[in-house]
Amino acid sequence: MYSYNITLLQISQTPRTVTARISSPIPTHLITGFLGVGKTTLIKHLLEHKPRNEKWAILVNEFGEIGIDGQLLSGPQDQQKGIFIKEVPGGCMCCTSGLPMQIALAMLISQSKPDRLFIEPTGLGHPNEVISELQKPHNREVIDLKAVMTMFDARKLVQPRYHDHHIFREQLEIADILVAAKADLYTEQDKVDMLHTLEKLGLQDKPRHFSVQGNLPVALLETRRNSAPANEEAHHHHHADAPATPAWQTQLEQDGCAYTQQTRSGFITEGWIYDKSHIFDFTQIFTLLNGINPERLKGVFITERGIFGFNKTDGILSCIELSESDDSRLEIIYPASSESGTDTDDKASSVWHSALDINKAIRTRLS
Ligand SMILES: Nc1nc2c(ncn2[C@@H]2O[C@H](COP(=O)(O)OP(=O)(O)O)[C@@H](O)[C@H]2O)c(=O)[nH]1
Ligand SMILES: [Mg+2]
Repeated sequence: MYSYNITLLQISQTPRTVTARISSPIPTHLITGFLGVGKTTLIKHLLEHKPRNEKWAILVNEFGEIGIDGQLLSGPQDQQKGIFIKEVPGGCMCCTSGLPMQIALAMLISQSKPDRLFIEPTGLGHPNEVISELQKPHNREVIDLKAVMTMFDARKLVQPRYHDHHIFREQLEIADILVAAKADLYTEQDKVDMLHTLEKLGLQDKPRHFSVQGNLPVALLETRRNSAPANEEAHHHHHADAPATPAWQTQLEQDGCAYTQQTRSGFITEGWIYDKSHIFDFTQIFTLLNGINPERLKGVFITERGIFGFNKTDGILSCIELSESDDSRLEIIYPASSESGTDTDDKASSVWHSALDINKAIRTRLS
């Protein structure tokens, strides 16, 4: 784990107030699952059921350097409505992030003093480490970790490329509740195949739900965590010390636009960010994003028709109108190379080529 030896309350600016206000640990929900499975959509759905007098906080950890989920999640006047969102971009928050999970959590909790807390780790993160961090003695006084929900797409679960991937497996194994997401897209055969795969993986006895657009019963939030505490020695990895100000931010301030690329855990992430003086052509952006298929794509664009959030996974592009954004940003994630781990099939290689195409297309059309 990272080497910050501080507790949640010690780094808060007003520790006494926080201690006084947090009389009982905050019900906390960890929502894991692979890239693009529907975690943010589930949190959005749950937010619609927030009692008006409660404050709910969300910590979103993104694989890429530039956060996008915060913008896709947030709505107008969130804070007045009791919704507090904090992003931790730049890799798995328990390890490589420049703003470690502990600090982000402490800031979010001291600023919002939430009645409920949601944590969405990146789909390429290490949930076991996040759990062991949350269960450390100093966090236990503040955080009451409820049932861990792992979302998966039944159509992918059956593919060895996914169920043999160590991160995907870890996510399934730490689940208290399994959520078969995007059930609107399953055939009856997908459901039968899903059951067989769950049996093969020894996961058939875990409680299981289907979800469509994250429509799970809100009462599930009261489910307690059953699984054994995470193994603290789970696995330790190198913790890069990221600079306090990411290079892209400096570049953005200087040039009005910036580009960033990172390779981690066998995946490449590329991000583009433009300040709000750039007004994009909606049709051009839509055509561009429609034409390429990386493993995952997220974007927010200020266009002549308004501000739009784009989301693409499994070749399906969705677009929603947003009320506000300080800038335009795009992020794509794709397998680092056809030699990397299990990504040796044709699909991975076509994803790779299309990612190279998008890179060229974006460079020529956006810059
Ligand atoms: N058809 C379908 N699409 C979904 C469902 N849930 C999420 N999506 C779409 O899948 C994409 C990724 O969802 P998101 O919640 O951002 O995934 P995350 O990366 O796991 O947070 C978005 O375009 C969503 O609109 C669902 O139940 N059915
Ligand atoms: Mg998300």
